[in-house]
Amino acid sequence: MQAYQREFIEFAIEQGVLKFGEFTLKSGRVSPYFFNAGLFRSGGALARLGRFYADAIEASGLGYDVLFGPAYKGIPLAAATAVALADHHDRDLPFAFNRKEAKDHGEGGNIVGAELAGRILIIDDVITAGTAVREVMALIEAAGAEAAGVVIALDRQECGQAEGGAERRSAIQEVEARYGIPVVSIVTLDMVLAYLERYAGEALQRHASAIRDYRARYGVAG
Ligand code: OMP
Repeated sequence: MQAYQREFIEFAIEQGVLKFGEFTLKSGRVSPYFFNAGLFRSGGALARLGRFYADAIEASGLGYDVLFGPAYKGIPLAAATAVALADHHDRDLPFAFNRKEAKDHGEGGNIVGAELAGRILIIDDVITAGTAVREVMALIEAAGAEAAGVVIALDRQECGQAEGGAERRSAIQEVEARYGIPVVSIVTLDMVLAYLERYAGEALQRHASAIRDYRARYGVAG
């Protein structure tokens, strides 16, 4: 785990974005932790968040031409990332997002901002089932562009619908295999677990065993 990844986990906990307890997911699974990116909700928090995404992108060495934020949650994430790349990495890149509702007047279309051309880097929060990514891939294909990869904040490292079995794959691994693109995350669940075990205070450390159990039941290899 690199320094920026440890700092990101601390930042997410401090902002109330990464929480421990009992949470029912979209899938119906009861998870001992939850990551709610909607709680990065001040100018300062978004600015810092954008720097973490930019750091992860730089560390990945990915090549891309346009940053894309899928509606709704990806929009501020991609915007903050675009600002951080310009301000801190001297990379002023085109930025676009989609609207969910088709527009029948004005400029028309459902893409706002830069034209989708070349290699598109998708910025999102968490991939669980991969539904949001499938929708974005259709938009990119329709525009005649190609996807360069997906960047997310947290890789939950858990398998799709079918539980158990030696061949279980995560939704992220499915996205990588199906579209032939990498999915880069700022941090993984393994890093969160390592953080709890090595660096967190006692109050947080006690959540580690529930996470290990959850990982054993639903997890995939890192
Ligand atoms: P997919 O679009 O199906 O991949 O699911 C991603 C969604 O899962 C997110 O946009 C959230 O609504 C939700 N989610 C989180 O945001 N954080 C989590 O830790 C877990 C989930 C989830 O419900 O699985």
